[in-house]
Amino acid sequence: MVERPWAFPELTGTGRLRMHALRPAAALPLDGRWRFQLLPSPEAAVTADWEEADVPGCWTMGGTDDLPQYTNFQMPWPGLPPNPPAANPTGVYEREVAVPADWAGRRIILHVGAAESVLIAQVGGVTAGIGKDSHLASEFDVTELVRPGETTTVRLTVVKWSDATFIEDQDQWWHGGITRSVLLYSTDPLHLADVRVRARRSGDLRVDVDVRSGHGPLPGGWRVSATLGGLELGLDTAYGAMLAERDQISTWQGRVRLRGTVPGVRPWSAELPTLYDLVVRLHDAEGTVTDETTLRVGFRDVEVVGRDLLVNGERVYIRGVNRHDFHPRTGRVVSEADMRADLVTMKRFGFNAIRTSHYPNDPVLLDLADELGLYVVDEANIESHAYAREICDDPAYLPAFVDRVSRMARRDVNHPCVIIWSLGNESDYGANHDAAAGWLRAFDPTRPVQYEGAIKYDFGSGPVSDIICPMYASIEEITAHARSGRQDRPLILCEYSHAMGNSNGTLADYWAAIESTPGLQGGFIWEFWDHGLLQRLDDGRPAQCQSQPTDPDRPPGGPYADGVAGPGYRWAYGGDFGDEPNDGNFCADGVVFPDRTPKPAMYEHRELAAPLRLTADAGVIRVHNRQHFRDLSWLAAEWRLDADGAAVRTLPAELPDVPPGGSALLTPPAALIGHLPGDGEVWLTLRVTVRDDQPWAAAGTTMCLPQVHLRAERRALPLRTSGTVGGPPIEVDHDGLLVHPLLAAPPTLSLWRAPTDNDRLAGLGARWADQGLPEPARDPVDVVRDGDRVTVHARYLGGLVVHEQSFTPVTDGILVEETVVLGDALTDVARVGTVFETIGGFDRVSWYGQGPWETYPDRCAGGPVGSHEAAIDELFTPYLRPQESGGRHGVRRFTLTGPAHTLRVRLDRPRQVSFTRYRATDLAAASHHDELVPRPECVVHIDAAHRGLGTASCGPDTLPAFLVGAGTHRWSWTLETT
Ligand code: IPT
Repeated sequence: MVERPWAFPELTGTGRLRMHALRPAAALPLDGRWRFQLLPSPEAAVTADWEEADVPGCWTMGGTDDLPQYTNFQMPWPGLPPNPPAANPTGVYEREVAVPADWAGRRIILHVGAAESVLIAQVGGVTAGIGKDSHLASEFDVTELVRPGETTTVRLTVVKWSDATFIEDQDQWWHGGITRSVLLYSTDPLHLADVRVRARRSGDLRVDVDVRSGHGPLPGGWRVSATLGGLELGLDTAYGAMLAERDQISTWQGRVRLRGTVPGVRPWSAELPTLYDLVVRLHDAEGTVTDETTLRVGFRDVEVVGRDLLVNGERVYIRGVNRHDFHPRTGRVVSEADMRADLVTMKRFGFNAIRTSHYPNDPVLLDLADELGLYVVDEANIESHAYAREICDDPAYLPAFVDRVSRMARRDVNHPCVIIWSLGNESDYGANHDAAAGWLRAFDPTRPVQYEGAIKYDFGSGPVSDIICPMYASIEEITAHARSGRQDRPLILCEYSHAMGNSNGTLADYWAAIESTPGLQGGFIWEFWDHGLLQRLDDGRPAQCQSQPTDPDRPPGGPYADGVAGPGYRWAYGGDFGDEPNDGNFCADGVVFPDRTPKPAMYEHRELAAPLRLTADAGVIRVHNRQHFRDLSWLAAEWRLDADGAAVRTLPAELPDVPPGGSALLTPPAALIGHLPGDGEVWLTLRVTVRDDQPWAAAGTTMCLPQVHLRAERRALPLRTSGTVGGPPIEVDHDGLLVHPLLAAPPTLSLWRAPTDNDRLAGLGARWADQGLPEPARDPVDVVRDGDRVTVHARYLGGLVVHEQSFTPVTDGILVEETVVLGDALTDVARVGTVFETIGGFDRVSWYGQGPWETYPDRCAGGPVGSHEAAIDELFTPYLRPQESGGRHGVRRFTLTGPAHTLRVRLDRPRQVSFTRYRATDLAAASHHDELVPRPECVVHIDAAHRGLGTASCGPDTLPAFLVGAGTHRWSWTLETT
């Protein structure tokens, strides 16, 4: 007996059943309220002081003083592997279980879905076994420990920190608890123990069945059968000589292999996830069925051929996202409804793949991915980040590596959604990986294996990873490798486009490169969730864990909320629970808010991943089917015409029959484009929706909004005129600032934005502050009058910046013309533009430009140009740590309105603008959204140039084309008040 199993890496578990793919039937659920106490260490004695806790539940999410802690890769406490700290919270869960009387004579199994990080199971006071791996189930045969018809006590002791913590060092919150369901189930002593299925797109089906007899040899004459639809599978006599011994079941292994070919099978893919029911039965010597199980089978092939990963022979693009198990109120406990909502959201926004970063998920997630259609990279629970070099070659951890990888594979092998196995994350690369990979390849030669740690130095070869799966490589790096002549396998980024805060700049550039470069096949955005935990503001504690974490009536994918935690609460990140050490808001880096509201970047992705695209060549419009397996018949469409100056018009569109990968002409109806205004630009948008209900989207759900530019010319702004054209004379004060009745703050130069997380972590925020850009010091100005025209010459930062701003009265308003010269020291600023503030009382804005959602220069592929309208308060995106937010790209004109006033602005060219209730300095001063106090004024930015967002919080910055630097910038606009 190992004295301290939590400090003994060689021990991965005791008394556990071998992992299997079959799900328990005839179960007695044990979820609910359990007696609970939290001990200071696993060595402390259990007391008589019981409280209660939810199972599943994280004790860190309420009810105890052991609160969540967030660290990226630093360990949460000092000390070397494999030793956990002496202060080691240990939860003891206990309850009575009435074992059904009719289980007499049956085999009885205790199943614990997941517990972190060491589970010690006791039944009736006797230890049933120990389990490690916080993200896989442990099962114990407790037949000898219980009496059917009687009540027994089940005690589950969960030790938070252990040797295993050093290989569970993932970038996420640390929790303690039982995070998946607990149940008791029974089987006949002689039972179907496991079934392994191989189903190919040809219809070939191979089924390996394990039969176990409990104790002793199998009796003679028993038989296994398997049917799919009307097809009865036949015995594979070539499999194992010993099979002949007793009818078809090998006594020694209890194994039998059946085969068949399903005629006319419809293959499984993410686009068309067809599943078939396979029924496997165990028959006794008389032919009576004594055990039976049904599996959902998908027929599909995965193979790596040269530089291509093929699914059913097709080089599918991998439009993936990394997903953690996360819930803002329950920590790491996620219900089936939660998982379904996650996957539905992904499907609606064009994702077709998930990497289960960085551990196996609940098997239900894979059921859902099978059903809804998502490819999965199934990742083993190994991340030894802080001590990666030491652990990857340490024989003491060798059993754990093989155990974790093999148990994942044994559990998930039947899922068609799983197309790639992953050995884990960020654990360097060593002998332990080779051992795990060796086991995996022997067990399942049908799937490629990937591991980022094994390829990272030169993207080059090496036997372990079948995929070149770098993280955060730049566009230049991946395309250079693809063109180098050295690439010998598919390149699919395991992480890219870090979604922290206002981010995902250059996503469209990534996809342009991927789609035009042989060898590049996609990637997985980092990541799905912003891990903000719901925290009460009054006492700073997590909002209480509730037994039912999800309101099942909530429409999946939102917007049931707006990304904000709600009054009295905030989204907490590292440090907010007093957790030390911590890594701040680095956990808030997802494409959805903690309430699953999609961030604007999701609309960018949706458009890039659209099932169809439009192109226009000399007025001829073609529709391209971008899918690999599906035609367009599941989609409906509607034309929308936005002509500058004319009312928006819509008409139904008829999508032609286009095979996957094909294209066809799509002519807009004459009724739509027959009567265009004489001049001004014209845009045609195709609103593509779901025609018939899909399992993941109701009919009418928008899938994409592709656009074509029918006519590009624009109306010019009124030219500068000499003499009065209209409007009252210009009034400026002694500082050269415009005096205007509707402006609370006059138009001034703006060179700064509230640093985004990318800006901050790339060091730009600090550099801009050093350069004095947030509120640049202005020298006394020169005001020059020339007729009605007033020109203000200003110098900032001792002449580093020169700004000339002239005001000319024009019909109904003022023409503002601006020129800025940035000195050579200013190579990389956030923006060059104008900022002003209205008086209070404006509440809505309409604009002609990109929208309706937030767009930036390097993230604007998903915002169609057109007429948009919104409440000013809705335009702001509540990123967890306040930062530059709410921008709209390519805006030509806008109108701010309130009950009493109207303010119209026309811009010389499509510009980046924003309308918010916050100054950039307000945003930069706040650490959480709830600290912001909206101003009654509207803060308006008009930018001649605005820096791209990039992804530099973890990964490449924006591309040079999206930088704003030294030199001359010119822009003009009119301010009108009718
Ligand atoms: C990479 C990790 O795999 C992931 O878990 C997350 O931490 C991400 O970065 C950043 O959010 S590892 C990093 C060292 C590139």
